Amino acid sequence: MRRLPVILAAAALLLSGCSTTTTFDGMGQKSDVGIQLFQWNWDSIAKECTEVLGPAGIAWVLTSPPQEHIMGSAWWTAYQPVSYQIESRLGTREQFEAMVTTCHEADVAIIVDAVINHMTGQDSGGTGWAGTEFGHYEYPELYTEDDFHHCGLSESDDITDYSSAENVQNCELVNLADLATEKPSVQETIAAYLNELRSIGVDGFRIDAAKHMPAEDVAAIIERIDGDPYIVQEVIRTDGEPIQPEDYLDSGDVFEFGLAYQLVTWMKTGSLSSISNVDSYGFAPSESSVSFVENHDTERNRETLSYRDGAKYQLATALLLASDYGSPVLYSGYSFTINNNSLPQDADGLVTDVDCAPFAETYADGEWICQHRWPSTLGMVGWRIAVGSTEVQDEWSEGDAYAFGRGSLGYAVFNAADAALDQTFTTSLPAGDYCNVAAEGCDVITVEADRSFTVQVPPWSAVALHVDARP
Ligand code: ARE
Ligand code: CA
Repeated sequence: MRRLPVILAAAALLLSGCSTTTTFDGMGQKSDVGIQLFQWNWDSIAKECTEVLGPAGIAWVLTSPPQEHIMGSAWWTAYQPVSYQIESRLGTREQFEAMVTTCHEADVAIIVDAVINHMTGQDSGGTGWAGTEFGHYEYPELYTEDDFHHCGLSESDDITDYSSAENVQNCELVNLADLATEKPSVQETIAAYLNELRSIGVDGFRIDAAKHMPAEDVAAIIERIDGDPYIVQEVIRTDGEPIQPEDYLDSGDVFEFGLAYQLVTWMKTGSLSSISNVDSYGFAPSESSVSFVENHDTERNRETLSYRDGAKYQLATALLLASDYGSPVLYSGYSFTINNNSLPQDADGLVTDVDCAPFAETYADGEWICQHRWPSTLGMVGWRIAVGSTEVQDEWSEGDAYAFGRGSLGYAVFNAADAALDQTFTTSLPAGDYCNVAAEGCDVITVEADRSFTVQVPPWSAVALHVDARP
């Protein structure tokens, strides 16, 4: 398993004159920033790699699951595998292959959402997207009855008790046929699927529902994968549960849900400076942690901020990108009012091409938000690239506002208040004119000879300067 390396500081670059660290085979990534393109089809991801993600320096895309799935209009059909053919409503295998090639040409790696804890939750079976006929515990050429758990711990065999590891790992997550991942033959079948994706050029995997598989089973599967793929595991942190993200660090990185939840609190209470004490919150170690503001589950269960929070969401994203904790993954999806709203699709159920909606206060159902393109977010990706791994310094905080620099390469101010903030900041930036990269265009801000600058920061927004964005 490969970890995202600490990106070289721009200062080190200047001194050594060498290029950036290579994160993924054959690609020169500029940052450690990823993006989950939720339910984007393969053609749309390819286009975004070329037009936006590569030029912005975003290192990797997390795709939705690519394997054959059950029929139906809901987005979550993708999380019920019927076979491991790369044929889905997001596109054909050919389109998937073309996407991998195009993204690689743009220096963007492809991380695939791997649904390997279970197959479908269909009691009476059915026919999958690519025509495969299946039963709840029968999947042609892959699995039969014996390859599944029947936990016998609840009447339905469903998970009923998150305080019991046995219940969580051997029972069914919402009726999804639970694979006997301890069986070497099952591990081999899963690994064959992942290796098929590797042979197409896939660079890594999100391990869906990792909590529902013992850490040693996940490790045994990952050991069977060819080469050195990047691994990030979904183990939702919930206090008091026996299974925690730290249990999985031998296999790769983990998503840090704890930080996403804290961002909600900090935005509410205005205590943004708490992020400087992130080490005291009991999160996964920074180098193993993938940090985020929201994912597709949390934007639906409303446990985190989302596009609906507008400026607050943008501010949290800016803070996350500026922080030296973890490797951030951005999120981009479509608008909906109820969780089960089906995704934008044509009459055949194929997900339609992404057409980004203009930034607005509210969105109609099924509009592609493209929140990653909002100016402050792309600007802060550039800020993160410019500051590299330089230390946090020149911290300032007052009321609902917080500001800090990263070495002498960047400085950012975050204002989580309903009122504008008028303030002079002491920085380590070289004197001169800078663009505010947290806003559209180039609002010029002048750093004086004493390295200070004075600015008015509007309510719920950021101001950010870095040495690579000067008028
Ligand atoms: C759907 C229907 C169900 C139906 C089932 C089978 O909604 O009613 O029984 O199909 O037909 C997604 C959707 C589900 C959907 C499923 C399959 O969210 O609604 O079920 O696809 O189509 C737990 C897990 C965590 C999981 C979350 C959602 O630990 O792994 O629940 N997240 C991943 C994905 C999901 C996906 C799946 C797993 C399944 O990101 O999108 O489900 O592949 C505490 C615990 C958490 C727990 C949480 C919620 O906080 O600590 O661990 O998360 O409660 O229960
Ligand atoms: Ca399981």
